[in-house]
Amino acid sequence: MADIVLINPRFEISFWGMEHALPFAGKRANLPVACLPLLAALTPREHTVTLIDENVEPIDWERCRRADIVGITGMSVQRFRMKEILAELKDRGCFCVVGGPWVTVSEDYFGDLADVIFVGEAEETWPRFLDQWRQGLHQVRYEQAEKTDMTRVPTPRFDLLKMKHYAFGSLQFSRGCPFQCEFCDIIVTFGRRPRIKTKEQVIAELEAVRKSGPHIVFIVDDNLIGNKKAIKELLREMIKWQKQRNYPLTLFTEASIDLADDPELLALMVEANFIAAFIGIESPDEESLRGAKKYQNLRSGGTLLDKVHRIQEAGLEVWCGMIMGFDQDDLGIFDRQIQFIQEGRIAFSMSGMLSAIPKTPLHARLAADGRLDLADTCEYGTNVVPLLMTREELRDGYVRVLDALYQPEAYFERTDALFLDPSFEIGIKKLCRWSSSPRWLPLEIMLFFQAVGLFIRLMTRVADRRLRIEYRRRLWRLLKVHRRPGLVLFYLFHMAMHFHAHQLAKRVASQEAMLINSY
Ligand code: B12
Ligand code: SF4
Repeated sequence: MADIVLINPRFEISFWGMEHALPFAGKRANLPVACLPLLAALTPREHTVTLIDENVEPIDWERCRRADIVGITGMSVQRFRMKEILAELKDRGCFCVVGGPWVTVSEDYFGDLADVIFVGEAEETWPRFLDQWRQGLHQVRYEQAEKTDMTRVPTPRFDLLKMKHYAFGSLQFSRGCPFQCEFCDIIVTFGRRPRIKTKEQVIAELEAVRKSGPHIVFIVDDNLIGNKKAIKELLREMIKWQKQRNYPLTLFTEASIDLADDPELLALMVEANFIAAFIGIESPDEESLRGAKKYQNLRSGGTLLDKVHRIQEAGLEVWCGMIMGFDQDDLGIFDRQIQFIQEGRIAFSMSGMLSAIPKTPLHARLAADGRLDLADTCEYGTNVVPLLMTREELRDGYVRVLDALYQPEAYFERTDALFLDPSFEIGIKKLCRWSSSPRWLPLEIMLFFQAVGLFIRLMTRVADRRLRIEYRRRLWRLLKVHRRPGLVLFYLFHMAMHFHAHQLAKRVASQEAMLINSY
């Protein structure tokens, strides 16, 4: 039997890290990384597992020293901290194994600090490794020959997480995405054939996550709608589950823009109480999208803006990922990006410079062209050397876009264009008027108190007086149109997120820290 500790290292500050917004909600982290409770569930019962998420608690080094195996996960932004942790663990003589998105694409990165690495999915390799470790026969590198059969993935051990510290829960229904964006490592790691859990698994996970506490859950799929037919069937089951329990969970996820072309799918998502979808729009320029092989964003059925508006009108807020620095991007791209996001009424845009993730087709092409910066910490914030502008121009343009997007006037102009529309509603509330149904009352009363609490914290903790005045003014305008407590709370969450993005943009502009890129 092995005593195992699994660690998720502290994140560097990033857009979705929400670091400057979370304290307003009394939370320490956005959501737990999905792999830790899953690896715990994949661990045979004879072993013991302890999960440590450094984003919510300090690492207990003495506890790690006593463990037989310490496992570490992490993505690109965590790689420096992963190295530090591994070095500390090695000093204490720990046996260290590493898996997750970063080591998957950068296998040699940790060198001798890692005794064993896991490349890609680990549903089969993790139990196999434990078995071989017990016999003293383990290898130094594991990679599954076949992709994981998602219909056999167990329910994650949410009970091992300190859920009260997280703003949201996380669940995964499928892996893989059918598209072929040149910069994407997701399809390199998880493949282009979407693999989906069964409805029984999904319902069991919904139950398990509900019991663990959170009311808002992020479905962390690469692209929830990669297999539309299958996901529609799942959504129907989820709707039944939600209805029977009076909608205990509010959901958001990641999806591709072709969601806008399928009214039935949109309606099912809204009825299942999805309130927002993060969409990789990347660029308003067709040439850049074509160059990046993001063909799904070029399909007929209206302009990208039409599609964004259609999704919003159905009852989902659109959040987006945008990229600057494609080979087709000239110096006009920065203003076109700002204009698109404003016209799209998209509050949250994770705008970043194009980055070439190892193992992607983009990385191979740029390496062949001699257009890759090979430094680990790139002076210009990205390893890509752009084609139609200098590296300084790309960096300065990116900083300018971030600054422009998160100036209070611009941010609230686009947020209010959506929220002040009297017909704007999200999720199940789009389909069912809240005031006419007493079954929503207890929930809305709770949300009312949460909204009051959040507003008080914003007013007492935001140091900048001009921001506080702006927030008050904006809230007042909203209340003239919408008074449902849940929607007001959602708007206040946008204020907290504005504060986060505004702080982040300021840090990037002042270069007080390493230039932070979103990718
Ligand atoms: C959901 C998601 C998010 C969510 C939740 C993140 C979180 N904190 O968990 C949000 C939207 C918040 C997010 C944010 C970011 N994300 Co993100 N995210 C994802 C996504 C779509 C799914 C991740 C997931 O939960 N998968 C499900 C779990 C079960 O899979 P898994 O972690 O890969 O684990 C499996 C294996 O890898 C393995 N494994 C993993 N760890 C370990 C450890 C050991 C010891 C072992 C044995 C095995 C093992 O076992 C698991 C089972 O097979 C991935 C894409 C992807 N599919 O990987 C991007 C991805 C991980 N994100 C990425 C990035 C860059 C970010 C941001 C930095 C973007 C930004 N600038 O804001 C931020 C980080 C902010 C933060 N503080 O969280 C990149 C990372 C690139 C890389 N290769 O390192 C990815 C790959 C997407 C991409 N290409 O852009 N993200
Ligand atoms: S749509 Fe998203 S997940 Fe799919 S290939 Fe493109 S970037 Fe990757």
